[in-house]
Amino acid sequence: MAAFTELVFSGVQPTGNLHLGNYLGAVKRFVEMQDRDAQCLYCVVDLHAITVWQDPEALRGQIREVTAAFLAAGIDPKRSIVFNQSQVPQHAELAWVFNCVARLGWLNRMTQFKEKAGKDRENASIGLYDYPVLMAADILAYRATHVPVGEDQKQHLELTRDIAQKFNTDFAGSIAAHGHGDAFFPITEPLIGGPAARVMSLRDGTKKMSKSDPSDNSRINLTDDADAIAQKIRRAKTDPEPLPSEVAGLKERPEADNLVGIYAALAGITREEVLRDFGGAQFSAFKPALADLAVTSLAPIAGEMRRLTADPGHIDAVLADGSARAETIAAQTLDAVKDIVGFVRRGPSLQAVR
Ligand code: AQP
Repeated sequence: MAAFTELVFSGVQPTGNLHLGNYLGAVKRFVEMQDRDAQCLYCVVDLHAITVWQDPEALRGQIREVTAAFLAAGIDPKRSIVFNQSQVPQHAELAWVFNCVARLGWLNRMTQFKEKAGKDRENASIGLYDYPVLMAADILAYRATHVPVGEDQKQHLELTRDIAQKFNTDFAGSIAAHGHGDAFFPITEPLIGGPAARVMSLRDGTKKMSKSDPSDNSRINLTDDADAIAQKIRRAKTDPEPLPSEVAGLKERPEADNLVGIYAALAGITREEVLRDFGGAQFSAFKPALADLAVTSLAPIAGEMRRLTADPGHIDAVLADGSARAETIAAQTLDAVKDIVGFVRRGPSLQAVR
């Protein structure tokens, strides 16, 4: 592997209904990261997907669909490593080690588990509870320095940092003895930000745009055609006031703030710049402009996704190649982790010199 100053890792769950929030908060930024001096790994996190039940045939299609979305959005599988999690066994293996490092109290504080498990907590899978530990393993199997994600993943990233820190402390002596200095795992930087770090539902500006929202009108799917996109924006909930000319005027106006944020992210400008052009405009003028921009930005991606998903053999080959490259890196991390923890392993394990 060439020497890069940064290692970027991120993932998307193949749970269907990939939407504008996933695109603006994550995938579009994955594409931009390719221009940094970084090795980027983008993972279809299928082990995460099965923390809630998935129909097996549908899951296979969804894995290919997320891969197609990565490629259609502009991720280059030659420059970046594109793969699916279940083809790299080190993710699950490292997650077990981290299960023994993470504390129950830390996981009990995870708000996403509380939201997803809802009232029927006793019936939630253990995988759903353990999700953030597997996510830490995904990131740290590559000793990733940077992780671009939407704002909803902030707490999970903090847990990843806590796990890395505790591992480095618990095994400090062994880490040094094996020649890794005073820390084996980096304290990964979350990259959260921009105008679309949290895209909200088109039906309720206080709720995150989400794959699992029962209302299809709440989200713009990456597979929606131009008519569906325009209609969903036309019907998006708004208030009766014109757009303000200052960002401060969007406070207490979640739906207006959301649409302005979406426009800004699609156009690659700030909310301030959007309001410079549309301050004082009614939604009847702003919504068609937003719909035009959304269609121009998303229709080519949807078209390319359709073309790519028609050839599953090509997608599977991309995933196989990416998985082999990812495994080469993750296997090195796991060998070192096994030595640090004190396991006896096949192959030339480094003996600690004391
Ligand atoms: N609304 C959003 N705004 C900005 N970013 C978002 N992301 C998700 N929703 C938004 C980001 O997309 C990446 C992949 O997310 P994921 O599919 O792995 O997980 P998720 O957060 O569970 O997606 P959903 O749509 O919210 O699914 P459900 O309905 O199951 O809860 C992540 O970087 C995420 O931050």
